[in-house]
Amino acid sequence: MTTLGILLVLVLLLVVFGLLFRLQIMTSIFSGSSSREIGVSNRVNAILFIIFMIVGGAAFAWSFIDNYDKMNPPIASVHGHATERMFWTTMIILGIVFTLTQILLFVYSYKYQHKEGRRAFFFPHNNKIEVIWTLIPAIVMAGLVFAGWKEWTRITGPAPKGSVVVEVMGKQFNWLVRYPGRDQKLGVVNYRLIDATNEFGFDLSDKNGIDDFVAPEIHVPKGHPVLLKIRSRDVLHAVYMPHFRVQMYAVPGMPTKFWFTPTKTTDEMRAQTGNPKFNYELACNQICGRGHFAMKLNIIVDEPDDYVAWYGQQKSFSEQNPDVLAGFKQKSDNLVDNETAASAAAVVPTAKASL
Ligand SMILES: [Cu+2]
Repeated sequence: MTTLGILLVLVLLLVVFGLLFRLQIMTSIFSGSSSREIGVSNRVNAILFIIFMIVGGAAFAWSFIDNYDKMNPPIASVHGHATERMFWTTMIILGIVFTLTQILLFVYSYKYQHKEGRRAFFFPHNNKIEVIWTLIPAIVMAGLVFAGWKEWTRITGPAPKGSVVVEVMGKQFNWLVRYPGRDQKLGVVNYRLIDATNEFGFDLSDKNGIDDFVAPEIHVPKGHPVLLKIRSRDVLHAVYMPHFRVQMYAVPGMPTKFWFTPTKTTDEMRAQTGNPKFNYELACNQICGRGHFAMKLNIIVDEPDDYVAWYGQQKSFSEQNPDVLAGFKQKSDNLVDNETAASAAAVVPTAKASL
């Protein structure tokens, strides 16, 4: 207890001394007798500003050039060219302004470092300058936003009629792919039906789902619009297809979509990149959990004929999993039996709720 008391007294004494010291400085400043020793550190800091600008700028340029190819894989979709143009227009405009302001910031810090006898110029306000630096950025930004909004509306607008429909569902930690089968209609799914076999939660009492099939990778035809229907089973994932310039969140409980038209087949891209192992990929770019790195899926862009051939070879989920289908048959048979006791309209909702 006494030690604590002594400590407290010491701290209070230090504070009092500190305040007295400050008071002394303030009095000397106001009485005009203050002469502060700036020393060499001011000059060192001023030079460091310039060194930081040069070294930092060079490192930035080097990292940008070195990673350029990784950041900008070759484009393989129709809208990809438009987004690329938009991106680089914005980048160039911002880049010029960024470079100029950074240079001014660092050079001025050096140039106007403290010098004995130099006084700052009192410059409180200038309407002309205010108008210039408010109006010019506002006009440029408005132009960029308007052009972007026009393009974005077009890209995210409704998919053309007759688009190839593919559903992707993100889950921890992989992607599931579903195609609508011959009827071109995706069947109803229900998350309560999900188990180790029925990963999608197919509700096979819906006849649209009978011919739906799942695939280990995405196949799409070249030159044909593709509508991606996107869902998530657990957490937030993102459908990122860098070559097609496609990026859309997979949100649990809220289906999203994105449509695009691939312009180069996988084989064509292999020839163009000179890499015989090249594959388009769908990667999750949200850090969605421990196994996030596993969320990569190959996308094969086929010539339309090859795509049709591949499509024709696929077996529906119900055909491959007769047990699951039989389970649904049984349930609907039960329903028919019960019809004598209650009307079908009353039974169906209860039966579904108990699944
Ligand atoms: Cu993910």
